[in-house]
Amino acid sequence: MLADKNKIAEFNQSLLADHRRRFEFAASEVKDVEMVIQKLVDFNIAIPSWALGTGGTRFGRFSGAGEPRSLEEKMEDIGLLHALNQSSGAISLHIPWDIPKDYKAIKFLAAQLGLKFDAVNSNTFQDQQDQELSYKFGSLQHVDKAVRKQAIEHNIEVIKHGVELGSEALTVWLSDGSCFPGQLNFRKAFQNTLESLHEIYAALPDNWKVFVEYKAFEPNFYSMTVGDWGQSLLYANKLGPKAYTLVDLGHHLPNANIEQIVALLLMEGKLAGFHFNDSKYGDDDLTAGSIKPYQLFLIFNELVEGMDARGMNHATDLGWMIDASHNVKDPLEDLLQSVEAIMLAYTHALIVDRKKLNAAQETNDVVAAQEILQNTFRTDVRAIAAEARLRRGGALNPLQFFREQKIREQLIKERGTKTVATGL
Ligand SMILES: [Mn+2]
Repeated sequence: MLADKNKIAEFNQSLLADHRRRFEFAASEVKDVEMVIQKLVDFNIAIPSWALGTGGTRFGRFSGAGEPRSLEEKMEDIGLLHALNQSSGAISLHIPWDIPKDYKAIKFLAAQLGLKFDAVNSNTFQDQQDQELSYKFGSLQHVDKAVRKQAIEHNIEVIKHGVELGSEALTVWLSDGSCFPGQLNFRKAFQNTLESLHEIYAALPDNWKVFVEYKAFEPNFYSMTVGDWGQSLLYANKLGPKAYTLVDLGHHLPNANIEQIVALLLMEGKLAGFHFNDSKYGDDDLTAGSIKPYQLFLIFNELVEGMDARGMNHATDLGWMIDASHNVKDPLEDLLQSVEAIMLAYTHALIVDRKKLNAAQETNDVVAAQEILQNTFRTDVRAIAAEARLRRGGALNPLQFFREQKIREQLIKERGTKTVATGL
């Protein structure tokens, strides 16, 4: 189904007077509100094709009704999100869960919905039905060259799909590692992985990047062959200028200082971008900003500072994507919440008084530095984000619109109650 623009306009009209009052107050608190709004208007967060269905855990999956049954329906769902929040104008495909069959038709549908194709994702962490060799003991790290070759060829295949659709990046996340001491020769595993990545790198078109995503643990619990940002950066540096380190917020050991990691990767020009989610314990895949919104703000604070220091374009120079999946919410409502949390963290980062913060840092005024950051974080910027949405033709309150218009109910009518989206 497509969002009805007239209904969005009607809905906005009913909230407009209240919005104007709140926006005027919020704008009066901010130095250059037009600059902030323009940056928000330009900003987009990609939605992965696996986030439209109810996520699974290793224990069970409770599928919601009206889930998308095909790639086309997943794209329609993202089109809906984008129509409502005007900040979700890109899709990230996972191969082989979502293999495009007719490139022309898929590209036509994307253009209709206003969607671009973000990074494509390969999968060598599962065995597929018709697969010859198993990834049980790893893929790019495997002791058997034939398994490595199969995994390399899969990645090259994924690049080919991406080229057809206009993607410009490949994300490689490996579950490679070991579960028990002695299982793996760390050095050989690293060297095999590097050699495999070199072959994948060689297949990248000129304008492409490869994102090397790390994860501290799971599914392997003793060692991961790309386990942290140091290892990822080692690979990226050895591979060359098209290789970058991808930060997934849930892929760290507890209490890791992610904002510092981001600052240093940006400094080195090696930050690929982000997979947003939130967590309490590990890779919990919860809604962005639902557990640690202050951390999300601190990360964005480093991002804005670091991108500005390098003269980067906030909207286009890094990859921004949500990577979350869980059991209890409507996936579309969840994604609306995630995108909103990210936009608010970005807005907060944009309004930090950098001159004052710099001065506080240079004079070791620790108290002032904390005050500057916390005053910013406690400023209500929701009306500013809503104003940016309004100017782009989105809904002033996407979640309220989604519920009032009974969009899920309409999707259930269209698709039925027993639908299961492909993916996790
Ligand atoms: Mn991820």
